[in-house]
Amino acid sequence: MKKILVTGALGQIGSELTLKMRDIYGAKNVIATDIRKNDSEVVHSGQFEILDVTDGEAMSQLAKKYEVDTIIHLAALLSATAEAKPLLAWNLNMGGLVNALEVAREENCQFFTPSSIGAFGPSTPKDQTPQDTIQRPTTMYGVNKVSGELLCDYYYQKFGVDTRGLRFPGLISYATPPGGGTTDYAVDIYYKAIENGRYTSYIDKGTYMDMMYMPDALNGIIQLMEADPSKLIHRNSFNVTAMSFEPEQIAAEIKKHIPNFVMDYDVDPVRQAIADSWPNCIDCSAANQEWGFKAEYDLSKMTVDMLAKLRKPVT
Ligand code: AKB
Repeated sequence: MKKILVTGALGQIGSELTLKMRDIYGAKNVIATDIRKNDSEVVHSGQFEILDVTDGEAMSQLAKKYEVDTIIHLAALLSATAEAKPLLAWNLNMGGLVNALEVAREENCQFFTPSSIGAFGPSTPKDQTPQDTIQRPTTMYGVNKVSGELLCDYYYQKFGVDTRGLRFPGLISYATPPGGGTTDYAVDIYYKAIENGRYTSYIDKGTYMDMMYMPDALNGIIQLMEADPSKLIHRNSFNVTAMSFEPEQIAAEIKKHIPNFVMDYDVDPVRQAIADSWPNCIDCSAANQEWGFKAEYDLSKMTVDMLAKLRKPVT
């Protein structure tokens, strides 16, 4: 039975992944940590500890206290926040990661951390972006993600730490809103469509980005962590995607369910520049071949589910 430590457990991925893993591996076997505490199910449904990931000693003590054998390291700043606060992003994203890898090395833990489509840059091929290709990102977030991929490779090659990772596209969820990402428009649009029947997009028409519905992202993490290591040619990190669309396409999909929905544009130059530096659509055949990744939700199936979940009255 696994014993898992999750950092950033109250963030966008952590809030749902922690609960899913508690269902699979048992509530007492998943220790959630975050820099703050709130009143959510993650805090109340199992063990919860305050942890600042830049404090390596505190992380090491928690890993020892709970005798963990797996670390899921999620604590990080997303792209737009990282661009606004680059030094904080470097210290938190890289400092947290190296601390978590060190604890994994010391305690002999399996290790997962997410990378992102942000690990690609303007000189990367934009369409069907290959698994192995040019990675010269022009954002602090991208620099962190490429460095993180290399650092995870290093810990695997040098110390034998069983590191694994996914390059996630924009993640869309009805449960926990993201904060500070470039792809967040594709989440906000559903909330605003239901609240006001209208959304002002900060990303311009014609800007394609890869996206994925959260259930596919959670399944991807669990499937990769369970995958037979002898089948893995790549480790850090696999391209994964479920769909690629531009703002007009998601608006058109929402209009099928909310016919009066109106989309306006007020483009934010900072987030637009980040989006323009990322691929239009990535190729995830390596993830499919090496461990069987396949997304279940496309744009229309996700839209039906998002709107239904967001319309459901809170009980
Ligand atoms: C962001 O927009 O920063 C993230 C990502 C694609 O990594 N959602």
